[in-house]
Amino acid sequence: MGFFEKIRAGLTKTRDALSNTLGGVFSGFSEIDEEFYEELEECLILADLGVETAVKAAQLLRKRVKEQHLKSAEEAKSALKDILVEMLEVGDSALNLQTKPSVILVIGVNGVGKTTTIGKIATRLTGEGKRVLLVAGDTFRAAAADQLEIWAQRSGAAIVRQNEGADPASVVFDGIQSAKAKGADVILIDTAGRLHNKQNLMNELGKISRIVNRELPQASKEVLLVLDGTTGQNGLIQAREFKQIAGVTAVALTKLDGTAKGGIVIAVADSLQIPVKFIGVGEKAEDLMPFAAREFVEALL
Ligand SMILES: Nc1nc2c(ncn2[C@@H]2O[C@H](COP(=O)(O)OP(=O)(O)OP(=O)(O)O)[C@@H](O)[C@H]2O)c(=O)[nH]1
Ligand SMILES: [Mg+2]
Repeated sequence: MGFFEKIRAGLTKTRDALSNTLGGVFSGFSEIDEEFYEELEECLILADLGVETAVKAAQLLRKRVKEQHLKSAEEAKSALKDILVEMLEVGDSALNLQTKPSVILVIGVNGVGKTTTIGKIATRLTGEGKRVLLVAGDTFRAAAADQLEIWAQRSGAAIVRQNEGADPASVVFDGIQSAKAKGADVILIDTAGRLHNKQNLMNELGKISRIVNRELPQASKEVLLVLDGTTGQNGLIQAREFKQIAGVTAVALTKLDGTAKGGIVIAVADSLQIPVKFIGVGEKAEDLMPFAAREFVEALL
């Protein structure tokens, strides 16, 4: 299956939902009137763009229809695609991995797909011939490091782990020393999603960041926030909190294969102004797509 087919397949549920609703709007109106915009807005909200982003998209479309003297719903559809692409392009969609080693710190609440996403990214990078080191910074549960270890074996990445309950920052310190010794290209750090409270999580992420900055001051660093696409607008609330706590540089949206609300990707990019760099469309190693705004929108509409 080619790249575009895979995104399309992964987004089937959202696309089906949208073609029922949005398809009806574009085919049901021969001219673009106020009712058209109202229905359009409603469809976008249903696809989980969120009220704010849906209203903004419709507003931008109004402006463009006027400026470019668009007449048919078909023309409006193509203009809407362009607008959604522009709303998605809020920064570089590729990972910044310029230095050796580079660091990707992966964060997010429990169960969103952090460890799986790390395994998928590791598979992709080792496939490109890079030396990858996984750091089991989730010491909250013993099973967390075991799960990461399986991904290390599958992907051919190295792993650094300690016992359950160890200080995550100390595991990260070990990981960085090992990466330096082995000449690793990329360090991927897994973190716990479940901590006693927000302050706890904030302290832990802060400590990990300080270690990384101290040990690798010149390195390219990404803070990748993983969000579960099926949680919709709730994910957005989480994202705002993590953005404040941890200085998020990139977002991965997972489980888009399981939801009809893939519009959340647009809501996240637009309301956080942080680039979406990956989307997860399944549980297997190859089910992670590097994000491309145009392909995404074409697969959706
Ligand atoms: N369908 C689908 N399932 C996914 C995707 N990404 C992850 N999962 C599944 O979601 C579940 C949780 O994934 P994990 O990677 O363990 O999530 P986590 O954030 O590391 O969870 P904690 O370590 O408990 O905080 C697993 O069953 C994964 O297989 C995806 O893109 N699509
Ligand atoms: Mg995990």
